[in-house]
Amino acid sequence: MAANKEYVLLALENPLLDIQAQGNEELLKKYNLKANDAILASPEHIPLYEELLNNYDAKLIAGGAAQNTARGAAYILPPNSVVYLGGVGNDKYADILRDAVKQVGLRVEYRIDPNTPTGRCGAIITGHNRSLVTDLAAANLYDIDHLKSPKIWELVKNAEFYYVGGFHFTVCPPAIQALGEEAAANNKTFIVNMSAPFIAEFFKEPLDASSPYWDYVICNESEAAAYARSHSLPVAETDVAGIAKALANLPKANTKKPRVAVITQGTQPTVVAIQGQDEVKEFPVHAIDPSKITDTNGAGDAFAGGFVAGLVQGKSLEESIDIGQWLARLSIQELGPSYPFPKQAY
Ligand code: 26A
Repeated sequence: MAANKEYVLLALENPLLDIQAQGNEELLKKYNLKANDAILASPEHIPLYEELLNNYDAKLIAGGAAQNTARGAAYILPPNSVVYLGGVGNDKYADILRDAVKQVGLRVEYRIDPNTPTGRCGAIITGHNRSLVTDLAAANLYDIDHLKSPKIWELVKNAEFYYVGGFHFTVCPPAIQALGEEAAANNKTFIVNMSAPFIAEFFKEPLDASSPYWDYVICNESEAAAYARSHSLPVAETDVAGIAKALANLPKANTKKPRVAVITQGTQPTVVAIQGQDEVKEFPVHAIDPSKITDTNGAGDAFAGGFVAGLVQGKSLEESIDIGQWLARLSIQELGPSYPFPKQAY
């Protein structure tokens, strides 16, 4: 069984340290931010990090979307199941990340740049919204040479599932293509998360180049709308089922298995379309009392972590979605993209 193999799941993206604080309208306005968004920092945003630390009692929490997903999958799967790749610096932020991944038994193989700091993400929480502002720094230096180095490529060859966070389309598309090609050529499973509206809008070219390899594509409703808009899909931006169908039915390199498109929409049902099937399925979310929500930073990443852990364990689509929703529910009760300890069992 795939689930018993060591490092069966390999994930790739941008390791970041989250600088997270409760914010307010004024702070969002000062930095020209939407309450619920994820963007790359421009020079005007750089003072935000110090401001969060000095004036808003910010906490340092392990982040990076796919690293959160990989930690989530590792939280569920047996030891030595998940390995994660990305670029960091040689600094105390990277040490915090290493501590967090150790806690769940996630193996990381970072590309370390001695001259560039570890990337950081300002996470401003207002109510149930989160605004994420990322300064990629060393995460932006990930390169294909690291992926193709003998030790890392050996891990790639060994893995059966690949998970790529869409934020990596801004960093190293050739690495994403290499994983997609490896999956398609060997009938492995390649999963992409669209990650943010700006990826579908401004990184359309590398996103589309990878789409033939997608066995699973995961996004939320605002990413789905951005995709529909930037690709001029013949469906309304609000037609989540129509967009899911369009995604599922894009041309596919490996025709041995149909593509599955999964669209989450917060507390609204998760929508799933399967290539070649007319029916679009809906899976209700098991809502929790809003008073139990600490923050929603990382909820989507946790969903993906649970979902992918289910796939790795050979569970059905239905059960994998349920595991995803279960893990998201646990994570939104923690501070930032974190999971509860002692460990809970599904
Ligand atoms: C390239 N960008 C913008 C990013 C990110 C990111 N992870 C990778 N690349 N912007 C925000 N995040 C992460 O998303 C998580 C919540 O879903 C944050 O670090 C946060 O942990």
